[in-house]
Amino acid sequence: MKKVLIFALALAAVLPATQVFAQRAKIIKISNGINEQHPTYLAAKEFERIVELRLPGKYDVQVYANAQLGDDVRATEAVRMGTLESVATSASPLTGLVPEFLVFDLPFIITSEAAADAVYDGAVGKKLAAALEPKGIKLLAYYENGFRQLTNSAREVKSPADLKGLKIRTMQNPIHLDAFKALGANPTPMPFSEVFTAMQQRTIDGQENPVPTIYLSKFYEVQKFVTLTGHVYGPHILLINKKIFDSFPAADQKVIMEAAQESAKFQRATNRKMNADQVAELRKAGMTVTELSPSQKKAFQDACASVYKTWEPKIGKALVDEVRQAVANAK
Ligand code: TK8
Repeated sequence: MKKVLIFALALAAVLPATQVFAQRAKIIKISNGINEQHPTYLAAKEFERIVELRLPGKYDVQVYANAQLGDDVRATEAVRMGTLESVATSASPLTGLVPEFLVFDLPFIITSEAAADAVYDGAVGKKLAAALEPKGIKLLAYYENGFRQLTNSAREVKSPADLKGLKIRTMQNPIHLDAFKALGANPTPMPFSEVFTAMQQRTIDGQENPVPTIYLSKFYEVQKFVTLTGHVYGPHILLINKKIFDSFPAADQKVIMEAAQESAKFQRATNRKMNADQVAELRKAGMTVTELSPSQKKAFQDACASVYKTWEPKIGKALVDEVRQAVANAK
């Protein structure tokens, strides 16, 4: 009798624990296109750490780098379908899905880090996040990619004339295509995961990406010249399938959103530090880094005027003006 009682008590003590274990953690896989050194990957890992700390045993966040789960377009499509939970992607290749995001691709529209913060964290950022929801996607946070800079293996580029005829990889985005055509280059869209090899094999002369990506992806091994054009300030957005997100308990959703916001703060700070520090690293690695004077930069801006003519009416002048206003206020 005594033995039975002890057994019953022991069972009662163990049961709740086994029940918790039986309820398996929900897996959230996050796809990312760059490598494990990039701030976007590091921030996704930070998101993983915070979620697993604050919701112990309930979620198993797994971050995948190097487009292992697909490049931006394919991984985002998988998130839309619900065959993948989450992706940290550039917004530019998604504008076929959500055209409003084209506003970030207008050349030289965002002029500083503070302006980027104002746009991402203000009314525009909210509007674009809302535009994703009917597509079955929830935006968790705005990370950033940052100012995009031009690299190539052929010659120093100080003016649009120097770009003439150079084969430049762009993201799969119609404004980037038009802009590089307007600048006189020969743009070739392709997924990021193919860019290094394409430069190595000289099927393209160059590409454009922010300094941390150029440095951390070792593009200096296959590119000699970088021009600090800063032609586009791109966001990296952290997305999750909406149905999956909506299936989580409300209290968990709140924690997950907070974790995403905190990881975004970390991401932007890390990215900005690397962006500032790694120009020197590019020089050390043997690249010729060309800084443009205001008038040289203006030549690039002026060459892109036709892009605004075509795209501003398509995006909608109201939204473009809203971005301009946020940028002006942030200065
Ligand atoms: C990585 C891309 C990358 C982007 C590009 O998945 O494609 O050039 O700048 O950051 O999102």
